[in-house]
Amino acid sequence: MGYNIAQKLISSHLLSGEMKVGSEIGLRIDQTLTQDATGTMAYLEFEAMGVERVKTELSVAYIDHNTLQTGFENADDHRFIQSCARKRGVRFSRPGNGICHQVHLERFGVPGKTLIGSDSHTPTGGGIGMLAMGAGGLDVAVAMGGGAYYITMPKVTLIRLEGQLKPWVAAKDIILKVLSIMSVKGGVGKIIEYGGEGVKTLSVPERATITNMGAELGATTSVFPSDDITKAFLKAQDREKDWIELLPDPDAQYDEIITIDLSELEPMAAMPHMPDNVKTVAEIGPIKVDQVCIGSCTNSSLFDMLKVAAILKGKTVHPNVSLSIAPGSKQVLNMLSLNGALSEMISAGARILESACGPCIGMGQSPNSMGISLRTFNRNFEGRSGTADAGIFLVSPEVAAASALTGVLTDPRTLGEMPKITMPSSFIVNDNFVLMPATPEEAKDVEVIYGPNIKPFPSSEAMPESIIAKAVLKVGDNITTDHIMPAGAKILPYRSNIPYLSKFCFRQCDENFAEHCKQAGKGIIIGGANYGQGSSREHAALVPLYLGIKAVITKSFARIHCANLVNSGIIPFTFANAEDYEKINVGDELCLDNIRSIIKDNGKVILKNITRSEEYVLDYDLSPRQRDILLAGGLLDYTRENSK
Ligand code: MIC
Ligand code: SF4
Repeated sequence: MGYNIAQKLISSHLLSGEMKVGSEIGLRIDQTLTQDATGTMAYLEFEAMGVERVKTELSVAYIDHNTLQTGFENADDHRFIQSCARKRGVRFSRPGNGICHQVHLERFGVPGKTLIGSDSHTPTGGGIGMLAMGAGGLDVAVAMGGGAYYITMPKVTLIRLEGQLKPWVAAKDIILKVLSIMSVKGGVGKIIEYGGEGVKTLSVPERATITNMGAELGATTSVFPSDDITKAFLKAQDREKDWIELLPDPDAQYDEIITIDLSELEPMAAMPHMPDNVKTVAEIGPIKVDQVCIGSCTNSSLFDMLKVAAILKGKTVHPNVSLSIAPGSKQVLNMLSLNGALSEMISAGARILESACGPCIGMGQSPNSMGISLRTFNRNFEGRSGTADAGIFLVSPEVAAASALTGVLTDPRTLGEMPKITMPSSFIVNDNFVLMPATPEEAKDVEVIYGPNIKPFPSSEAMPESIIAKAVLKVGDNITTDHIMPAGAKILPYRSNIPYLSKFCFRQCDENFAEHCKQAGKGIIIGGANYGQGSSREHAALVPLYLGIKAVITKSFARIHCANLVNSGIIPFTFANAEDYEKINVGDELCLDNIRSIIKDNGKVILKNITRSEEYVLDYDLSPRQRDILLAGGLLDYTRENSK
């Protein structure tokens, strides 16, 4: 039987395990990326591992998230990452060089290679045929040190694209359609592979929009073939030598097939507050818009920006709308400025932002109270924009630009003929904002600089024989890591200061969560389905660890967060009977008797509810390696124990 693309990528990197759906596999990792919001912690962890130099083919540290420097904190963290990168053999992409995923796609991604990144949108690299996955910072640190990256062998879903997009319909509408079909938990445990004739009609930036936002499906990753279109893109980046062809075997099998006829798609929007809450723009109607933000790792390519400039050309942004535009990389910005498109945006009244994540992670541009903001981004979780009662709609650049002009949500097809965009046959290549690491010889004299913002990360302890703790919080389905550990301009500067961050943990669900945890000393969290979806931030596990959380019991987990809990020594359980979720209340005293011996022997776990004199059966889907990590008290302790 032939292989599909996902299986080809996995089999060529398989270090351990069997390619049997559901079993744990260890993969060799060729490339890693970090961004600053998760990177400070990842490099602190790398330093704690005591490895001299990274062992990957390529590792890049990007600074793109915390570029609002409202105090010394971010600048200190950037300096720490820069010094650490120089010493340890990592390339350093300076602030201003662009958003990690956009730059990595342009300058470093290579078809056929594996990439893990401490950011959930790392699957963007799947747009050129990489096996690119988001991971917790500690997993990235381990991979930089030459260790394997472990995942559960996923199912492979083929999304067969047929036909061709109609004018004004964009790649964003394809992924919004997929989200409406599969939902934010529909991709869990799966790799989404794109195929069919329609693939040939999509350029690399369009493919990358789709793989990027596959993160919102909860998928392990998404991948496109590497074909002539990929080759042309790499050639335009002066990297033709990096190209290999990567196609599925003719007799490749899939676990599931979904067919989408591109010609039937219309402009769409994900409505507040979930990326799968999708309707067509026509169905939603002309609601009044206060703000439009164009950019983010989903839609900030040159192709997207040229479309926006063409729509804005010669017009003026509606008086009630604030339009901001953040081109995804220095390369994109540079090219826009040279060909005059930037000037068209400026003339129309756009507020040009630096090439960084910016409003996407709440770093500025929070909308007005009850404001409606249209964004070309990938996440519209409640509160993420920085304005608690704002309503965020996720749309294509076409819908965004059209609506910025009219002041209401606008189907761009009403604008008449779509402007024709010609893409240049080559991009401006200038990597002067990527600093090369020191040679091993020079590295001996490089000092890693720690600023006062950098506090030690919380230490975990080996799993105790039994756990008795209160249920300190109960939450519903689809809780995101933005609920657990919010980001935004006020908090993001403290990503290397867990004690400070802890004050904000779960604030949206329980304003006094941190206090309650402190009073209880230790605790257990009860959650619904798809707990921990969204970001890869390991802070969503490290902060609960700091607050004394010993276990999280849910109906189901999102992949990266579940791995982060294990890495932090917090046990992720699921209810064997989902109805038992209803029976536990906040404040109940819960007991996990002999849990250490049970986990060690892979036995049956019974949770006693002392307050209600009830018992519930719990499941845990953990490999022997993960059980050992938990027994040791987390991945760092496990790695230390195993390297003795
Ligand atoms: C996000 O989009 O939520 C982030 C910010 O890029 C995160 C990483 C983080 O929390 O730092 C992600 O997607 O992993
Ligand atoms: Fe940055 Fe937003 Fe992309 Fe996350 S989703 S990497 S915050 S642009």
